[in-house]
Amino acid sequence: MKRTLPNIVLTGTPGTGKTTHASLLAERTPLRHLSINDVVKDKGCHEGFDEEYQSWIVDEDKLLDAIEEQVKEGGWIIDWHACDLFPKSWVDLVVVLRAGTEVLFDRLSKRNYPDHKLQENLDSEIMDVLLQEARDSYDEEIVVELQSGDADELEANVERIEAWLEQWKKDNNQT
Ligand code: DAT
Repeated sequence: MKRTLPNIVLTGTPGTGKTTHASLLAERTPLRHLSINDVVKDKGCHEGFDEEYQSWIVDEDKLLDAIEEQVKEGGWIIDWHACDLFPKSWVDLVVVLRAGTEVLFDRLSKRNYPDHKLQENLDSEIMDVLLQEARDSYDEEIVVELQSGDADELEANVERIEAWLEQWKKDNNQT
């Protein structure tokens, strides 16, 4: 089935601004926000809660089954701190959000993460883990890295994604 609207995977280390970007994009475009975190919780796509990391142990097969039908229709901003699980055929653009260490530290400190989880997320950001995962999993030309350090960058990113969406619609005869 041909999609009439594209799917965008919005990824990045926790705290880089995925929810913030997805909410704004959902307000300003016909795209809808698909929070994988919510799906995992609400549809029970997990094998329990990891107390040490304070996060769900995701059952990826269950998760993909739970979202496949709706995602294949198109028009979703898929918000998740991983990206390699989504089939290439589902995805038109992968946006990797980035933030500097100090900014990220401040944002994550407010979340009361255990120290080791906070440190692991900072390490992941410093080591470009999500960017690498995106580049390893999808064609180079659909992966975009965007800085999300402040409100100006947020606004510029959203405008850029809106422009990309308009172009996608033209290219796919959806003017
Ligand atoms: P994520 O969904 O990636 O975990 P978030 O959207 O919840 O991140 O953002 C974490 C916090 O940082 C939240 O208080 C909003 C703020 N934030 C994120 N990106 C920002 C930006 N570009 N400018 C200003 N604040 C931002």
